[in-house]
Amino acid sequence: MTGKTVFDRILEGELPARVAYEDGHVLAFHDAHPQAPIHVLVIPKRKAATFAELAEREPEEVGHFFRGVAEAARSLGLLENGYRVVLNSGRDANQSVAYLHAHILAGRRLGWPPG
Ligand code: DGP
Repeated sequence: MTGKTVFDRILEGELPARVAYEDGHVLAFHDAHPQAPIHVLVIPKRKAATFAELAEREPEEVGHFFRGVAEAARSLGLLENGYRVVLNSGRDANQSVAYLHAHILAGRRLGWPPG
């Protein structure tokens, strides 16, 4: 595992973040550089650096992460108008923080294909 990332520090309370949702498995907080009116990041409390690393774990753990993403979206009131979930994994996808995170983007019509 690589060193501490900013998301480790947010999870540990060393760095401030605007928390949107939390349960036993995930922490969701507002992105510092929002790309949509609502832009929230969801991280698993048990660290995985990449999506591939999480996907190698027990299906139950993988499921808890995705359920946490869905619950975060629900608690943000996004079910009616919808939202996008993005997982940037690796260099070509511009993953910039080596701590797996799902982006929840919402609050406007989102373009497709993404950039
Ligand atoms: P990605 O490119 O998928 O690795 O996205 C990383 C996101 O993390 C990016 O949208 C900006 C956000 N981010 C980076 N540092 C911080 C931070 O310290 N606090 C918060 N809330 N978000 C951050």
